[in-house]
Amino acid sequence: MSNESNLLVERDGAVAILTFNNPKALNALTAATFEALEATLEELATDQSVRAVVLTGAGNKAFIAGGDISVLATLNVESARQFALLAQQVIDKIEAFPKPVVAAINGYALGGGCELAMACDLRIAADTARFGQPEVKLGIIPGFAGTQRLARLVGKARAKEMIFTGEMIDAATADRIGLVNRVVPAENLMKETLALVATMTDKSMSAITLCKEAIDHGLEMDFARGARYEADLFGLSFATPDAQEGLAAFLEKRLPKFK
Ligand code: DAK
Repeated sequence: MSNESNLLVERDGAVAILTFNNPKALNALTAATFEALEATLEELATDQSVRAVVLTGAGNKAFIAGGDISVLATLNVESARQFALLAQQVIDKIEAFPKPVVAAINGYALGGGCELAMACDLRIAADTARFGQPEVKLGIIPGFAGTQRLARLVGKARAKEMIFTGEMIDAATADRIGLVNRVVPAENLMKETLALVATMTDKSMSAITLCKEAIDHGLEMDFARGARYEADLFGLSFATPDAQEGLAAFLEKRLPKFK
């Protein structure tokens, strides 16, 4: 499936692969891309045959080189605010998506592209990938919660260095500071990403959804509340058919068959 907003949607078994597809402009993001991404995520969230989503960029040069600067240049205070609200709403949907979302970063992940990748659960980088928040070079600031997510992922000082300088870092540095989960040879990016995702899609999806909630929401609480929240979700997991199946399968010395 393809549409005018430059988002390709493909399936590889239980995995939906969404490709930002405007390689001539290094897959720069427009409002239309966000609208298509939002509609696609809503559809995939309730599609029980989909157990994970992979986001990537078309071509071998860029994941996403940021918001489309030709569009940014036309914004005024009100339209910038509207665009920011739309984008943040969609990026929040990535984070709240009830199944794993993995970014396969095949090149530049800059500005809004880096911010979008940071909302994913995991980031796998090609060894050719480069990351940056270059907004200060344009006289603006990150607008898709990059100041918040980057600081939470890599710490305040490293986030400030990247954001204040606007300079790019390479994949090895991104790996060292914890911005990505792992770096793989560019030619193996999709193969290795799908292999990693396959080690999640054969597990209990209801359990993974609860784990995601516990981590993402719990980390925004103080430790005691986060631990209490985990206990509540732990209790809830016992209401799922997957818990009955998983526990019984272990005791019966067989592999579980999760629905
Ligand atoms: N937007 C539009 N076109 C872009 C683009 C972008 N972000 N990045 C690259 N392109 C286009 C180039 O203009 C060029 O087009 P043609 O000249 O061929 O027509 C084509 O892609 C290839 O790029 P280059 O020729 O520049 O390729 P190079 O290999 O020489 O350089 C580069 C690659 C990634 C270093 C360079 O293209 C670059 O610096 N790109 C811009 C990176 C950047 O500054 N990104 C924007 C960050 S700011 C918000 C709205 C949006 C945002 C936030 C908030 N609100 C409303 C609140 C987002 C902001 C950002 O993302």
